[in-house]
Amino acid sequence: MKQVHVHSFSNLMLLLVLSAATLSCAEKSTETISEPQRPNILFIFSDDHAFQAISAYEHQLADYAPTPNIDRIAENGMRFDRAYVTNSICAPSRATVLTGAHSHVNGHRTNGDIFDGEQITFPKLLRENGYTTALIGKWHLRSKPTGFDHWEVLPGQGHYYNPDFISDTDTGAVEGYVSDLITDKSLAWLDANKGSGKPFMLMLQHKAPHREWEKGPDHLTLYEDVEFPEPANLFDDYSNRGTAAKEQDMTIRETMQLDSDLKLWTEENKNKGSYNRTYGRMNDTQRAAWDAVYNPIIQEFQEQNLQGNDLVRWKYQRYMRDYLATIRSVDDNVGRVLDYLEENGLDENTLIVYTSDQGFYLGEHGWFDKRFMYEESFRTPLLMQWQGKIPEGTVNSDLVSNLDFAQTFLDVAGVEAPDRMQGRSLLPLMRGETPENWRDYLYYHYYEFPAVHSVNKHEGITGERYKLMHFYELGEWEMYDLEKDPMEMNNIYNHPEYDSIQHSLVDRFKRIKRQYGVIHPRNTP
Ligand code: SGN
Ligand code: CA
Repeated sequence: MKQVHVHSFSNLMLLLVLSAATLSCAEKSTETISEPQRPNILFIFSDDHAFQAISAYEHQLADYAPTPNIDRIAENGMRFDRAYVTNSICAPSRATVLTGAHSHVNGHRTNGDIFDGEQITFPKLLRENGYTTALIGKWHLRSKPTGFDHWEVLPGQGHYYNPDFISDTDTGAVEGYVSDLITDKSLAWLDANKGSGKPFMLMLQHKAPHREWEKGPDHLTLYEDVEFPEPANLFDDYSNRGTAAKEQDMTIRETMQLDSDLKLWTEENKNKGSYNRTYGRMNDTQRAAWDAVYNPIIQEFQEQNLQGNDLVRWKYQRYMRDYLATIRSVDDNVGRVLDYLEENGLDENTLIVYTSDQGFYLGEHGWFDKRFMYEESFRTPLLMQWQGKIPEGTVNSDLVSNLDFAQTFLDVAGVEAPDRMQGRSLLPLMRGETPENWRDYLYYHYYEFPAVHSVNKHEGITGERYKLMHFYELGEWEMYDLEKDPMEMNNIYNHPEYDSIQHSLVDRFKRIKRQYGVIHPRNTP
């Protein structure tokens, strides 16, 4: 029998199989003892997908822009309402997923870092223990992927139309739309892997719906007639907040570009940003379909001469139409994958996870992008199904994060996690059995400053109700009461009525940093 490191849940499974095997051996001594059937793992990862844009989360956008296929995962399994990331930016989040370690441990603090592929990751451990592993889609870690039997990735951020793919053996552009192509390649790999006799672990990683939200040919007109509800704090003035919220560069009003972001390409502003990245790569048919939708929008915009808040409102509507239609293509493609698994009987023993590298602002605080430890970008969507193991249609509200995936996947595969990993297996939560000693705080640290969008470095902790943030280079603290102030509009740090809570949070913050081995940045406790 193949040697695997077995523990917890799988121990029990193994015992059952061993005793069944022992019984049948008594009758039929020539039969070999088989290992328990370990589950396949399908990790579907998107880029910048706000939980507010998944209808299973029942946000105010749900009725306007449903995601029926992603919702199937929640219906068949569990929706996590308090899933977060340790550092709300792309490459660092991916490094944390792979290593189960915070940025200061895996060395990947910003998008500018190069991932150390020598370090231990969960795909490597699964592969060493009998899994066949693949990664298809966005990678963004700059070094060559390690730990995969097969990989095909987009260079850097990748392109939406006719994107390039890089693999060990080949590189070049493929005609089509990126979300469809990543799915085609994933289904082809699953099909080719069918007879391998090994369980699979596939990381299917979408580029969409990353900026500049270029929707696919099937969804160009999808939301053109829809007027989306605005967030209540679209016109936030950042009073009662710190310097960082006031000085960021990620507002719909100032930062969002009419040409590059909203694709109002005219003769004068051609040849930059999305015009080159997207339109420049299209074939004639794709361009004709695109122009038929965008040319009238450009014309109408020019006639309107919008200013001030009216212009912000108009930009918000365009942003939502593009962003949500881009997501619809991810959703269709999730449907294709779920159908494939069902048609091939693979849904019975596959843990399916849908999540994103971080959340995103859909106009809350007047913003787009991420990076801040405020809820919209600190949180990430998380839905999981596993037939017979995760009860259907359930909701979990424990504090979980992208730090937990590595240990969760190792646990379901019966592989022991190395001590270096800093998360916890979600397996008990998936069964609906939260351990008594489940964590009551999460640690966060964002490092990418100075950089695009100008979000100051900060670290902090969040508990069930209170959040503490330290902008250590500014020497400023922020604290929020998420129960009374879920939109985080009122910094209560140093408010006398919260004195004792503040003391215990600061104390807790210091202890958590010691626990995770954070080397204290300057000016921090
Ligand atoms: C690009 C985007 C930014 C985005 C970063 C990081 N600008 O620079 O808006 O914050 O990527 O995104 S764009 O004009 O090129 O779209 S991340 O998801 O990869 O971290
Ligand atoms: Ca991202």
